[in-house]
Amino acid sequence: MILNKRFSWTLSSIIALSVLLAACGGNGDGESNGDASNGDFAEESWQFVTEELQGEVQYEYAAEFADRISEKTDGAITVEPLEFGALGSEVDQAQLLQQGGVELAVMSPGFTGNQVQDGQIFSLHYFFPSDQEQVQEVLTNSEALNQDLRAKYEEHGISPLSYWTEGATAWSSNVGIESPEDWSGLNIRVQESPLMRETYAAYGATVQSLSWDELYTALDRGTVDAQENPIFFIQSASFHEVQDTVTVSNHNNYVAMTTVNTDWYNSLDDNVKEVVDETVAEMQDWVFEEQTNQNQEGIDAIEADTDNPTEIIELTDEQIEVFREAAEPVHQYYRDEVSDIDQDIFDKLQEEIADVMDE
Ligand code: 6CS
Repeated sequence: MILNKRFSWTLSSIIALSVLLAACGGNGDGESNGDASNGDFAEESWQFVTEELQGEVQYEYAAEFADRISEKTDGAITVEPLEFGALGSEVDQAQLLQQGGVELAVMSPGFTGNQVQDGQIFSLHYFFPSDQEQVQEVLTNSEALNQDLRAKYEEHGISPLSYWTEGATAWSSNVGIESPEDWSGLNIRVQESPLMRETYAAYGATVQSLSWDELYTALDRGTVDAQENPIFFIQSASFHEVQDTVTVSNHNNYVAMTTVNTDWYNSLDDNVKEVVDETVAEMQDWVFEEQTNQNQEGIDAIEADTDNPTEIIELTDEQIEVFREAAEPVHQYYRDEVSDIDQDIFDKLQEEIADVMDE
């Protein structure tokens, strides 16, 4: 076939354009066409392990994240949310992420407190604001956390892509905690964070590290006397059934981290990394609303559970002040005495918190 010069130019242009579009992975209308073989997104599946059960905040976070990733990649990338239990304890799960056995994990800093000393900053009492919106603002925007603390975790193969609150942490016990003296002689269950020993020692209590799946039995048998968790979790794990009181103390917040295995994350193609980062950023508002709703439902359910009556104690400002004074020396202890902590992170975060509280 003989083609005239103009037609031949047009045809080669179309072919070149098609090759270019195929290489870019688009279908010509600016949308990805969902065909994993088109070069946009290769087919992949990731596992996202959490420390909670279906219906609870962390699991629902992973499920929502999975839906969003699937939608953004037209089904090429599937994420499997995993509830707590199948892969061992919270500490086992953290190790699994570090070894690349799962790609993503929601992790509580308390369970790597022995490895990443700086992560213990979240367990200081009366250090963060009590207003949950302010807490979420600090967690989302803090350079000390999202840049400096992240680098500390990355030395251990864990990249925290975000930090978010699961709500204010409350105490449950059988004695009704209203002052530091009420802690005298009590044994409280904590996560694997050595700083918690100092924190509760300041009130006269002792601590015991346990996985949460052993906690109901421990409280029921009296092998531990008290525990701390956000209200939604106290209710969903049924701890209120084996404890007489819950103290709304606002002593700190339950911080969770969206983490990825560092080597895996660094090896992602740029377009995939972008989708992950964008989704993680969007999830901050989503999870804030989710935890707000779950904590409200949790307190309503505890109050409605007449078979297991629970006294809810709200500390007054004066009572909080007494706790604040008792907790204050532990801030300095953490900053000045805990080996391997980076004092600059503490100082920077303290300033960032003050800025948010002054707004
Ligand atoms: O107390 C714990 O260890 C558990 N608490 C919450 C809110 N989430 C998971 C965690 O393992």
